[in-house]
Amino acid sequence: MAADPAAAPQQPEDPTNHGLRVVVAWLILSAIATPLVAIYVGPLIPPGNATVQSQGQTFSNQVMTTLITPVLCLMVVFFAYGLARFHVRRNEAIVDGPPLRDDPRVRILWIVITTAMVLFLAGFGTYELLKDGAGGGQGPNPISFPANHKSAFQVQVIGQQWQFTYRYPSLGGMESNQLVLPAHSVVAFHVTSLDVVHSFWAIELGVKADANPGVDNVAYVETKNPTVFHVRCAELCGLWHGYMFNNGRVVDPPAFQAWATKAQALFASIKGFVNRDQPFRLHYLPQPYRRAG
Ligand SMILES: [Cu+2]
Repeated sequence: MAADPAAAPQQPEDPTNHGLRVVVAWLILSAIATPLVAIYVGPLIPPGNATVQSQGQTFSNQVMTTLITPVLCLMVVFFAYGLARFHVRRNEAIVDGPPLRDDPRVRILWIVITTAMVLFLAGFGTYELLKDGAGGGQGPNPISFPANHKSAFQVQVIGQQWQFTYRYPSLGGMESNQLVLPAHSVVAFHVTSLDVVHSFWAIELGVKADANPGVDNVAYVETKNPTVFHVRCAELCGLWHGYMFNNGRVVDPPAFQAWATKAQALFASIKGFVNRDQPFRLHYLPQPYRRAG
């Protein structure tokens, strides 16, 4: 039989200011946790600083992680306080508190704070995204570039089931299964695919660009010091998708030249076969500056 709500026992008036307690605990926890997160978690946040773009992404991730720490603290304090203060002990009757109706202060504060946070993050994210070209594939006509993009070193990234091939137009169209890049250079990746949709994800470089058949998807990065990075396909592309990975290298310019000379010699015997393939050249010859002029 359902209980009559009117007859339900009411809790006696509680003089404790629970809201104030939660706010004070939240402020104290946030003041401790936020700098700790910034100092100790911040440096561990990917993708690292192998390129100017990945450094920018790391900074954005650090800012957002630091900003959400007080939000997380509020949730933790709110739940912890509620569980500790308002739980019903064994053999205790469950009594309901007084009903909560509208509180304009809470409503206005909630709208103002959440709106400010969302708008700030949208503005910050958009600015950071456009600042250095961001390393994401921007299609055939990118709208944002890193400085010196016109002299960018071009590399075509050709996805196929289930490997990436790297084509170097400035080295006579030489192709390699190794991705080697000169240090301290602006690089333009022209990402495409021979068959299904893949995704070129050069993790530590801060690049993730879709590889679509017939599309020249351009992504810029500016390399820094020599390093090793990982490349993975980030789009489920068939049975051996998980096998589709490489290690790439950023090397000093003399080491790059030495590698290029050696790779070109290896490539010489098949060069004729590769260049003979007309549809390949029509689809995959980069035309990166159509829009920029
Ligand atoms: Cu793939």
